[in-house]
Amino acid sequence: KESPAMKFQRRHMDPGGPSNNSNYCNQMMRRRNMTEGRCKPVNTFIHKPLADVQAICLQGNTPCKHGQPNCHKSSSRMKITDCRETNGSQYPNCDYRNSHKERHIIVACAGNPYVPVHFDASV
Ligand code: PAP
Repeated sequence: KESPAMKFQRRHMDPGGPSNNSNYCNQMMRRRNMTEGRCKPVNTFIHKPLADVQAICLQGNTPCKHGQPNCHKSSSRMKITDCRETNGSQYPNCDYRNSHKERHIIVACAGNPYVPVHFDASV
């Protein structure tokens, strides 16, 4: 079974990306299995090495959006791509808009080792 840490990597890690391509989100959301059963409405890909993202769990502790205490904010800005479903998107033809940004990211960490399991926000 897929662990929470592996699920985070599947949904959020793309250290080599983004490919210079207006279809980036459409392709990645499908390739990473976020368009099965329904279109996941919003998802962020992080373009940094895994070790840099794992290190966020040792950086500034901050409350999560829903009040849980296990979120951490990256001390540096990171290149990310936000994928947001378009108004016209209709399952199974999930359609997304790409939005490339450089921001601090907030992830929830859990487990032993204490690693990212949820993408909370970018600021
Ligand atoms: P996302 O990163 O794609 O938004 P989401 O489903 O919100 O994924 O969270 C992934 C996992 O992190 C969830 O566990 P599951 O995969 O076993 O369902 C969720 O319970 C877990 N998690 C741990 N801490 C938090 C937190 N503070 N906020 C949200 N999810 C958390």
